[in-house]
Parts: sequence; C-alpha cells; structure tokens
Amino acid sequence: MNPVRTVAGLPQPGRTLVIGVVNVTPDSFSDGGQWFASGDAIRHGLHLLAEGADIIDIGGESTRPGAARPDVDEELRRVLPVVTELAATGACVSIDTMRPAVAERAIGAGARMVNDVSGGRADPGMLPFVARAQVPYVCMHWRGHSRDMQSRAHYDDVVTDVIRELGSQAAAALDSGIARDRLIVDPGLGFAKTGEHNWELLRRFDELAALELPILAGVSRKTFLGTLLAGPDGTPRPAAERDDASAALTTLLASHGIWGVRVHTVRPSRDAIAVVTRLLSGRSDQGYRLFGLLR
Ligand code: PMM
Repeated sequence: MNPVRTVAGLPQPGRTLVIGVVNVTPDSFSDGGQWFASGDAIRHGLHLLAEGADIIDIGGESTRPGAARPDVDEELRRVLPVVTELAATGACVSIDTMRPAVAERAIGAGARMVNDVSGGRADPGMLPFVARAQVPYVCMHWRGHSRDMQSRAHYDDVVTDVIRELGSQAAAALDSGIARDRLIVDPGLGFAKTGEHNWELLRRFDELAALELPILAGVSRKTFLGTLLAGPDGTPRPAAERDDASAALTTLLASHGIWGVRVHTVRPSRDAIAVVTRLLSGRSDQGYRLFGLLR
C-alpha cells in the first residue's frame, strides 16, 4: 500500500488521521450510555480534540449487533446539539448516520464529512444527497442492518468478497456524482463478520489497496478484541479495557499507510502513528519496502 492518501476538504497532516468517536446513544457496545446527555458528549468531544483527534465522528444510532433503530427525530435530537457545539469550536466534525435527512441537518449545523456505515445501501437518498452537498463520504462495506447482520456473515473468501462488494458500493457512489477525491472506503470490521473474518481482513490488509481509494478502519474496542483478551474463565475483556489492543492495531494499520483510524481513545493511537511515521520518515519508499509493504 502507498504512503498515506489525502481527501479534499479534510485535514492533511501527512500521516494517518485519527478520528475520535462520540456515540450519543444509550446502547453502543463500546461506551453505551456514557455520553448520552449532550453536555457529556460535547465535553467528551473536546477531550478527544485536546488529545489530538483530527476529526470527531458523532453518531446517534448504535450499530451493535442486534440493536434496534431510533427514529429520525430521536437521532436528530441526539446528534444536532453536539455537532453544533463542536463544529463551532472550529473542529472538523463528521456525522455517523445512514439517513440523508440527518446528514443534511448535521452539515447545516457545521459537519464536514458523512460517515455512512451502510455505504449507500440503507437509504437510496444518501448518495445523491452527498453528491449535491459535495462533502467527503465514508462508504463502508455493509450487508444489512444490525438487527440481523450476523446471520449474513458468510463468505467464500472474506477478503476478495469484501473487495468486490465494497468496490461496487464505491462505484455506485461515484456514479451518483460523488467526487473521487472525496471518497473513502472502509471494510466494516465487525459488520456481518465473525472474529475470524476480521482477523483475515487485517492479516491481508494490503489487498484492499486494489480499491485505489483512501481507507478508514474501525477496530477500536470491537468484540473480536474482547474475545482475544478474554480472562481465564473465557469472559471477554470489557470494552473500555481494549484500548491498548486497539492501539496495537493502529500501529499495524498505520504501517500499511492507512488513511484513517476510528478510535475511542485518541492519544494511544496518535502515539502509535508518531512512532510509525518516525520509523518510516525520510525514506518513505525504502521504509515501506523494509516492512514488505511495497513489492
Ligand atoms: N464502527 C462502528 C460505528 N461506526 N463507522 C465506520 N466508518 N467504521 C466502523 O468500523 C464503524 C463505524 C461501531 O462501533 P462503535 O459502536 O464503537 O461506534
């Protein structure tokens, strides 16, 4: 994979970007309920910015396996005050939503990017809206809503299947008029995927370069890390105690030249990226070759 790509209209620090997560939900698996009150969510966003987040991603719908959906009004009630306040500080804010109506209001309130975990598949109005709004768009690999997505976790070869399906989602985004230099793809770790599928995607991460677009990945605190780090009695490691493992994966992904990582705790990932950047600095091609990342 090549050294870090850039996206028009977003920060371009010359290294992997860190996207800090603020979930304004009562039920997200990773931090459910912790930032449900607007004031708490805003304070948390400011904390992530102070730790060095390049972008703050604000979401009002939990995508935890089995989760039920809030209605549009409830989703707007959750996210709008938080988007408004954080964008007013000058921060680069992203809205994590599958609904064009929510994306539109969030952009009106100052958001600069749309992160759609359905990659245009949940609502046919999303891609045309993003094309009109001319904002950067994260198109994630997606097979269905969280309610029953794990029943869709069947692949012949997870890496080639994800590349093919995500490639056709990205093609639909381009066909709808979204500019190539504003499009980001995400393999959707944990979405209609078992732990083994996630590990295989990470093991063969370089193959995603075939999509020829900047890549974002969200591994932070995900269930497959809880399972890996389970206690002796098999109890998964609690979500808030998976940040060290998440940062270890940031190191791996940054060394592959990934565009961005979506994380719940910013500083460990910023530090991991600083280490990788320093290690590869001044000798990018040679450095990437050293890591076996350029053939
Ligand atoms: N994961 C979650 C939510 N939004 N967006 C993108 N682009 N990629 C992801 O992997 C992703 C996402 C679920 O995690 P959370 O409940 O901790 O936010």
